[in-house]
Amino acid sequence: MKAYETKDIRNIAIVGGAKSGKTTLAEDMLFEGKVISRRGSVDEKSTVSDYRPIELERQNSVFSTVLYSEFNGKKLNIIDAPGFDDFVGEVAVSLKVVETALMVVSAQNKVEVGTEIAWRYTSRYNTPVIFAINHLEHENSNFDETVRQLKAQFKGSLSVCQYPVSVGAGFNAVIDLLKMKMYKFSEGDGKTEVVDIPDSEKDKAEEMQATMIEDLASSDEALMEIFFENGTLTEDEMKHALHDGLKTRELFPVFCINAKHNWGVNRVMEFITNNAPAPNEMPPLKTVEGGEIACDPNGHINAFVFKTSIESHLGEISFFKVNSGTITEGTDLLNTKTSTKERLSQMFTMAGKLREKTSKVVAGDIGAAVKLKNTATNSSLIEIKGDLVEVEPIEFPEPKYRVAVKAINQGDDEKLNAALHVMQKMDKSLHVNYSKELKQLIVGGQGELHLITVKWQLENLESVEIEYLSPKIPYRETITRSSKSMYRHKKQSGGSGQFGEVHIMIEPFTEGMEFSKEFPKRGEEVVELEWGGKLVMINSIVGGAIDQRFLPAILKGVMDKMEEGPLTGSYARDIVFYVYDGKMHAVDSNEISFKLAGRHAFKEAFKNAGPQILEPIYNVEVLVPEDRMGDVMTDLQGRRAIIMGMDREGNYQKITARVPLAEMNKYSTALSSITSGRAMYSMTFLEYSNVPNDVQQALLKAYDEEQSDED
Ligand SMILES: Nc1nc2c(ncn2[C@@H]2O[C@H](COP(=O)(O)OP(=O)(O)OP(=O)(O)O)[C@@H](O)[C@H]2O)c(=O)[nH]1
Ligand SMILES: [Mg+2]
Repeated sequence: MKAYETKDIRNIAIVGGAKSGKTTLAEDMLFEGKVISRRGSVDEKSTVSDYRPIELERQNSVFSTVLYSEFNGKKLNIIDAPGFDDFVGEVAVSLKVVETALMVVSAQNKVEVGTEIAWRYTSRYNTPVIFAINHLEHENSNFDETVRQLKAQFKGSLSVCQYPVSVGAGFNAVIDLLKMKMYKFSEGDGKTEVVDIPDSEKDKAEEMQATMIEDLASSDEALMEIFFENGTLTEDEMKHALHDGLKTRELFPVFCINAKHNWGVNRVMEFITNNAPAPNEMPPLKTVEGGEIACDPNGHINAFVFKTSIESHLGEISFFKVNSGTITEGTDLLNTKTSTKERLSQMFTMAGKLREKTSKVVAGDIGAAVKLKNTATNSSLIEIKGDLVEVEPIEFPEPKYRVAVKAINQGDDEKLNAALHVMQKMDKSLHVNYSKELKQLIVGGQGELHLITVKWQLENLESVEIEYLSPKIPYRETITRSSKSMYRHKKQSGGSGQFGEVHIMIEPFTEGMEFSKEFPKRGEEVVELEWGGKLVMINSIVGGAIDQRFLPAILKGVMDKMEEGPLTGSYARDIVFYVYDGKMHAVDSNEISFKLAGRHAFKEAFKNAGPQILEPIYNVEVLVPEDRMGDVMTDLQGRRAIIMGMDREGNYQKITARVPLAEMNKYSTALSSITSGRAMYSMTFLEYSNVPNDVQQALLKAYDEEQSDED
């Protein structure tokens, strides 16, 4: 491929609602750039972008795909992102490394969950956005309503640069308000005629153009003044407004396409290559250290690995964006995270499964390297002796859908672990960990669909049959009042015996509490518990009733019960215990005796101290269209939710609530069915709080039954 300079590169991500036509549009762009000579289609399973087995099976995108095209003397790197919200991690990946987002909106579905999610990421990354309105030939499509919803939702200055002459079955032409021409389309591979605007459309076109010019002017104060003075803008001023307004997110241009017929795509590519910012026109990138990286092909090398993929013939592929410097084939670089030296011996420009070798990747461009030894997604690669500069990592969404996974054939356990490990490399929004506490292999993702695709891949590509089970809840145990107990451990068996007696008092621990005055305080040991909360041991032994040296053993015994709480075997937390008396034997006392005495004394005291089970509470935020608000609230209330607030957010209502994790099982599926997939939510851990009495009784009973089953 021809070598492109930084100024001639445009990086765009195609994002937007599910099935809005992104992959089809990407295919058009590759065709327009002559990267492919025939346009494939999603329905025929023949696109360059949706090529993975799971994508062919489902006929929707699951992973982001890096593609390229050439147009107008420029190289366009295109990342086609999936639209279903279960794959939101891929939207985060895609938008991290591009300068411009091309947001596809279906004129039939208008603003939908995928549009909103992608918009939020563009706001976070400050990414310029161009809207492409698709599906204009559908019966229920409505261009004006789509634009109205976009304006209401995104509050930005939308600038309609094109409008369709008619919407619905007769859609075959758009008026371009920048060129003041009509683009007339006919079936075939994007056949287009550019003609004068017919008389019947002239008035409307002029009116719409005047509105567009005013929108363009409003993006810049100086231009606004010129506009007030002259009542219009010159072509140059319009160009300036578009370029700068797009870059600074003051302006969001709107275009019309039909991806299926490749209508209007050439014009969008022309607009992008002329107006979208080149990588070196955007503000410098922020580093973890608080510094900045300017996009300079002659600067020090800094490449950021944003995506890892595993392909059957190539092995592991690392996709990287060069933020600064120029990488030539064979260069040795340093991974700042692992301090590993990596040789980029073979580099490619990729388009889905197609690839072209490249010997040089300049600042601003995207490339792919194979067989790096130890470089995962989110790594920075720099010159061997360069300053350790690390790019801020991609922030992946927290998992909000958990299941426990089990191989149906026990012999497959190892294979399952290995396969999940590889899948996690490719998809950082997939969380897999074996919970020692729950004794389950827990998989967390973004929703049921996310985990269904994982299961399909395990079964069909790795030949591991699995089943998903309900995940257990990581409960905690604590106490609500003080209680005393003593335990004497005594054993006589042949030679030397075992003897240890411990008297303790336990009480609830709170930060900054005053310790009991009942006993003197001779020492204190605070254990920060791995699972949250604290355990404090107070040494209150008087008159040398037991030796100091036995205290660590007593603490160990207590810790045994903290790790496997007396109520349900869950972790215990936030307890103080005072060791205030005991007895020892000159010969028979040893560590094991005091450990056992401590453990039993603690268990007894715990049971009489108003024991309480705690459950994890999550902060849940639901965005729901107004008309489904009532149903969503009713459902939440059935989940023991405490509603904390309701706010309007564009076309949505935002509900904030605190909900126990135990009640959030399969919430994504329930919410989707209540709202026909028109709502979205996120959840973050908030705190542990007491379970209600009836729930506690049920948990105790279930644990008892489980224990007796095991006996
Ligand atoms: N009628 C019509 N169909 C379209 C148009 N654009 C795309 N399609 C069809 O819509 C379906 C979805 O298209 P895709 O390109 O897979 O959509 P996508 O946005 O990539 O989907 P996800 O990646 O799964 O979110 C396919 O059947 C396309 O052929 C259009 O403008 N008109
Ligand atoms: Mg797609």
